[in-house]
Amino acid sequence: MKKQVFSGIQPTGNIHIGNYFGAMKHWAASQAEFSNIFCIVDLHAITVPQDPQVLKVKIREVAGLLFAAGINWQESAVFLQSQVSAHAELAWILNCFIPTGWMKRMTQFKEKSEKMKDEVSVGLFDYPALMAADILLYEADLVPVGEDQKQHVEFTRDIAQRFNSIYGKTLKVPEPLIPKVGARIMGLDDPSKKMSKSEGKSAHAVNLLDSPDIIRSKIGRATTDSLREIRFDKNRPGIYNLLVIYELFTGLARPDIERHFQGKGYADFKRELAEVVVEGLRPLQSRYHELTADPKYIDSLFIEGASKVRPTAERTLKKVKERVGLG
Ligand code: ATP
Ligand code: LTN
Repeated sequence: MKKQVFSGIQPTGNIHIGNYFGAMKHWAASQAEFSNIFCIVDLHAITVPQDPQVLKVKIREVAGLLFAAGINWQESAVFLQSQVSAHAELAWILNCFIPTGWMKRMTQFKEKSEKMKDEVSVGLFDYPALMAADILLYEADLVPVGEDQKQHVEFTRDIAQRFNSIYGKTLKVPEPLIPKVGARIMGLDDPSKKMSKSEGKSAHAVNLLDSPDIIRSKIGRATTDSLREIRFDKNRPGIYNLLVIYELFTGLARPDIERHFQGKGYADFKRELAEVVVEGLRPLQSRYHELTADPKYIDSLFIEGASKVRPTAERTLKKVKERVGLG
């Protein structure tokens, strides 16, 4: 029996190389080993304001990028969260078992809500409950995520254990699966912050669909420091981050990379890095354009994906409802 893997991605902003190396690449690579379910979490997306037209476009764009990144829709299930109603239903039931103190400790909420002050929605506060429902519905063994999402997976484990301790073994307790290299790519403009889809600044992230010229310009403007040496030194976050990106795209070992750039300046390094990224993204971009030429095609894959996963989700929901005494 293959282990069950579940992960989710928000259909917001522009998908960037951090998402690719922190998530999508691992999802695609693990398809032979695991039974995979990937969810485009549109219900999570609306926890912050969204333009409906843009959201619709982004949902299809993310799906196209997942498929272009090598996720095979026959081997894996890819579906849209809002098309399987069990997610919202289980989230509500879990809400009734989550102490508010647990929610108040969630760092992603604290970070996001600081920026938005009183405009913060209840949905954003409740984000972890919906994420727990996503994972628990499919009895996932493993949840591949970047480091930033580890706290949410731990929260999921806690609520599953709490539910099980009240009602007897019902929910499978999942484990996070965090990649070692590239778990966290930082912003090009500010290497103290993680590269993020929701950061609006133009030179912050290399997006998967950026044109070669845009990529060159963003990397050319990336923050470095006033030193000269090109070395993997965590105390110099700008150059370290660029070297990690080079490492991820080339697959070369760190000592070889340092040797290669010995005696060279930052400008040369950035030029070479930009070409490595442009060439690295080229095949993915052309697959993406082929796949999305007919938008109805992606919609038909969503319908297929939801019908594949719905029976499992409904089975878990039914079990939970019975335990709680509902219906
Ligand atoms: P947002 O800005 O909306 O929080 P995001 O860029 O963090 O967006 P998500 O949709 O939250 O993207 O994440 C999708 C996947 O990509 C998750 O598994 C997440 O951990 C991973 N991920 C996101 N940003 C990075 C990053 N900078 N480095 C590595 N992995 C990342
Ligand atoms: N919160 C996650 C997206 C997400 C997810 C999930 C990831 C929603 N539901 C279930 C793993 C499993 C994020 O922002 N990356």
